[in-house]
Amino acid sequence: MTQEYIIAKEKYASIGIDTDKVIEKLKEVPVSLHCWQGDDVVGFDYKGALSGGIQTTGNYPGKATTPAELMSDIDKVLSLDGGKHKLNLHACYAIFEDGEWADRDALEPKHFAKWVEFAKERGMGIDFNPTFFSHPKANGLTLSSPNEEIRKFWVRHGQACLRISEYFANETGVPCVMNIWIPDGYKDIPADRFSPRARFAQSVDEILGIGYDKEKVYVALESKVFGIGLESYTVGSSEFGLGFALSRGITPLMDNGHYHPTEVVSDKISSMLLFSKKLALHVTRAVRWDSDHVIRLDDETKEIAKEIVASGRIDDIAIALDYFDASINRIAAWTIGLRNFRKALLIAMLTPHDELKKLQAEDRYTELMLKQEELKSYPWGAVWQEYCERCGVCGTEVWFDEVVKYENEVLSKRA
Ligand code: RNT
Ligand code: ZN
Repeated sequence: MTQEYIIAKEKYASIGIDTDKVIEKLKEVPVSLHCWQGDDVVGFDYKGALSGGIQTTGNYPGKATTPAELMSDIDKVLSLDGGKHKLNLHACYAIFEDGEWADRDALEPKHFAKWVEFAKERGMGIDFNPTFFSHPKANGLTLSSPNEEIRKFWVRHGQACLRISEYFANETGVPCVMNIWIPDGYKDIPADRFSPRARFAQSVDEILGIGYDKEKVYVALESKVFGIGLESYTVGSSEFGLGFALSRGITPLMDNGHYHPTEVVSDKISSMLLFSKKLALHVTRAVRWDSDHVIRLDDETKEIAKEIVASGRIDDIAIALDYFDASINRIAAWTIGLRNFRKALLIAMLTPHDELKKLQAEDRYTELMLKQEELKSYPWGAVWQEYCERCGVCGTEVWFDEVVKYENEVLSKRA
C-alpha cells in the first residue's frame, strides 16, 4: 500500500466511502470488450469494405488480419486492464478451418469453437452481434427489406446467431447478450417510413420465434438516429428500438453515439431503468457524428458511469464498449478506452450518492453544487493505482511501454 493510497483512503472515509470495498466491487464489474477495434471492423468472412454507414478512419500499421493475431492483440489489451471482462464478438468473426466457409445464414456454433476455447481459458463470458452489414446482401435494406429473399436471408442469419449465442452461454456458463443492430435506412426523404419498420418488427419476431433460453441469452436491440449515406431515415430509430424492446420483453441498447448531438445517454438511463428490467449500453465517443472515437475520461463518460452506479442497478446493465480508431496504435486505442471507462466507474463508486441525493431532495442546491465540484479534486487517482496494483496491472502510463514493445516485436512484423 502506498502512502498516497493511505491518505486517499482516509479522505474518502471522511465522506463515508470505503475505498477497499470499492476496489473489490469494481473488480467484479464486467466490461464487454469489442473485438472489432483490433481490425477496423473487418472480420474474417468477407474481406470487402466496411458498409452499413459506419466508418473507420486512419491507416495505422499493424492491424490484425487473422484470428491468431486478433486473439493475441486482445490478450495484450486484457493484460493492461484489471477487472472482469466479457468478449464481444460479431458474427463476421467466424473462424473457418481447412478451407471451409459458411455464409452468414449458415453459421453454426462450430465456427466459433475457437473463440469459446479462447474465452474459457480466460474465464470470460461472450457477447454476440449478428452482422447485418459488410455483405453483398447488405447493399440496401436487410431485415427491413421489401425483397423477401433478402429479408429471409437475414432472418436466418439472426436465427443462426441466436443458436450460437445460446451455445456461448452454455459453454462459458455466463449469459450472452445478443445485440441486434441493422444499418437499414435511406439517404433521402422516404415516401414510406412505415413499411420498412413494420418489416423490421416482423423479422425480429421471426428471429425470436425460434425460441431460446431467456435465462441464458439476453437479446438486445440497438437503435440509431442516422448513418453515413443514411442521413434522412433509419428504420431502427430510438422510438422503434424502445417500443419493440419493451413490447417484446427484450433489452433496449443505447449507444451514446446514436442520438442527436445535444442528447445525452446519461440522462436516458434512469428512464429506461424504470420501464425495462435490463438495459444494455455501447459506450463510445461521438465527435460531431457517430465517429466512434476512443473513449476519453470526459464529462459525459463520467456522467454515464455515475448514472449506472447511482441507479443502484449496475447488475441490470450490460456494459459494452464500441469504438474503432485506426489512426493510432490499435492496442493503445483499445486500452485507453477500456481503462477510461473503468476509471469513470471508479470515480462514480467513490461518490457519496446518498448524501448528494439527500441535498437535492432538501433543495440544498448550493451545497450540492459545492460538493459535486469539490469531489472532482478528491484523490481518486491514488485509488486507481491501488486498484490496478491489486489486479496485477500497471497503474500508471508506464503500461504504454508494453504496447511499444508489442508493436516492435509483433505488430511491426505484420504484412
Ligand atoms: C453502429 C453500431 C454498432 C456497430 C458495431 C460494429 O453504429 O454502433 O454497434 O458499431 O456493431
Ligand atoms: Zn454500437
